[in-house]
Amino acid sequence: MKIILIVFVLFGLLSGCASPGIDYTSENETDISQEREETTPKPNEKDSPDNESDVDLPPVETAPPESDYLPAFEGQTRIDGMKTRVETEVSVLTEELNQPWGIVTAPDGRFFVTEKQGALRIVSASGEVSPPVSGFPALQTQGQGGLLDLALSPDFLQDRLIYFTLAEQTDQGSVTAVGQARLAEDETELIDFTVIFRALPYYEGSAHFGSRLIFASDGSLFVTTGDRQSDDTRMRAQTLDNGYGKVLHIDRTGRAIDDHFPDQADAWTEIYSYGHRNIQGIAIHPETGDIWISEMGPRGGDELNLILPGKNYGWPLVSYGIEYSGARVLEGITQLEDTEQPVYYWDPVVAPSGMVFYDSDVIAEWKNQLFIAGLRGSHVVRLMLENNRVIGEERLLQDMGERYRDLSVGMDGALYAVTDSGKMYRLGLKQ
Ligand SMILES: [Ca+2]
Repeated sequence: MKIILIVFVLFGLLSGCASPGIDYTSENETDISQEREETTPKPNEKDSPDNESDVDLPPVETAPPESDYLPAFEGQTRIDGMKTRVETEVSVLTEELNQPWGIVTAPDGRFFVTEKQGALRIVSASGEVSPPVSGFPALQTQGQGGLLDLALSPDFLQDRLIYFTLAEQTDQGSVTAVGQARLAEDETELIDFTVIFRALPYYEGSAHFGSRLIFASDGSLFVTTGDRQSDDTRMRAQTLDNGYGKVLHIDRTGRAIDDHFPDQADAWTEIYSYGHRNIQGIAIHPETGDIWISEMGPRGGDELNLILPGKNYGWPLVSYGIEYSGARVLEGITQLEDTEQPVYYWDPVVAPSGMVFYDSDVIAEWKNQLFIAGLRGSHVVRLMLENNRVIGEERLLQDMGERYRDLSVGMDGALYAVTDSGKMYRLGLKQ
């Protein structure tokens, strides 16, 4: 690690400040032309099938970092690389999706997929795609807005209820909202779409809506938002009287579960954690129940965070990234009392979007590991966790030139990934 730190400093000195005027916004929806690096040979890679160690490879990131910031602890960035040992194969299930944003596996083995422009699609296990299912309210579909994530009711086979997050357009501005609707028996439409929660205030803007949502095992919902990007709005991530830059915890009617800020009269009781920039990934560990999120950082500051109730995750006061202009973010500090450090960060950014814990037994070495869809990084991140630290990183599906938006584990134990280009990849055991 000492060597890595020295390299950080050297790169910092050599590369200096970033070139101004270039939009490096990691989640920039229009930036589809990712430059891809040549795969460099890994000199320490061992071919022996008897190799017991998964994590003795060089870090997967070889590009220079954007800043000269140093990690707060060893292993917080550029951890050892690792490689899946079992033989896998990749196939494309369908190419017929239109800007898919969220994907979940239904109890019957099919996949339910949201499309950004405002449609639900149902994809069979063999890749047949349903016609678009409509029934959504007015959406703000510019930029990063649109129909975002979805989660099926825990009782979906009985109640047919689906929960969504969306960038809702109103005459007062747009807002990240959570809604509920019932899928018609013939699956052609959504009935009685009802907004159950809005991450107010309204704002005219088309970026940093978040958003993901997921059911916890007790039937409550965790919802993620963003800071709405502008200099005028992002400081709201630090205040508790609004829905920007938060993880929210609500029941199925949109009401708060607990009050994590009982001493602050103006604090929203729906807020679970705060100080987030733009969260497009959330997953709950299958065994511990811990809540993990991926967070889009500024240039060089993408984060993986373990979410604890009532905690402040620092944005925009604290960040490992710099502004896309090359300037420091506010004071340019990476540690601050009473704020939580990211468990891991990426510099340069991967633009982490949807993520999932692998909860199948089919690929045993992946069990309970975390997979994150990378937009700008143009790969799927696989992370091995131990004691709430990252101990190994692998890049999957990295030679496709795709921007990966969301992931789900199928009933067959394969990993499924949807891309901004409209594809759905399957990565599974080699047959
Ligand atoms: Ca943070």
